Amino acid sequence: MKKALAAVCALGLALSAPAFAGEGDKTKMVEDHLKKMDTNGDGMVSMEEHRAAADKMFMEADTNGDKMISKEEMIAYKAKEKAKAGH
Ligand SMILES: [Ca+2]
Ligand SMILES: [Ca+2]
Repeated sequence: MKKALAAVCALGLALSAPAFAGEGDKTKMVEDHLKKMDTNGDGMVSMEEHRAAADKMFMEADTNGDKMISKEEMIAYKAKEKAKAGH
């Protein structure tokens, strides 16, 4: 469980991590990420679920589909995530 949560945090940071969010927001953010990744709804993120979420994130960021994320694509992705989060 602890391990799964650490993975969630890592992906959360990799995604967009609002730098100015308070502690409460951070907890909520982790919960949101967990909910997003927990596709079978058992309250935990399995390795498969985490991998699927990471793959999805990669594909979303790789806008030209060359299986590589350039600095520009990463910046665009982060901006998109930030806009989605409403910050
Ligand atoms: Ca699960
Ligand atoms: Ca690319």
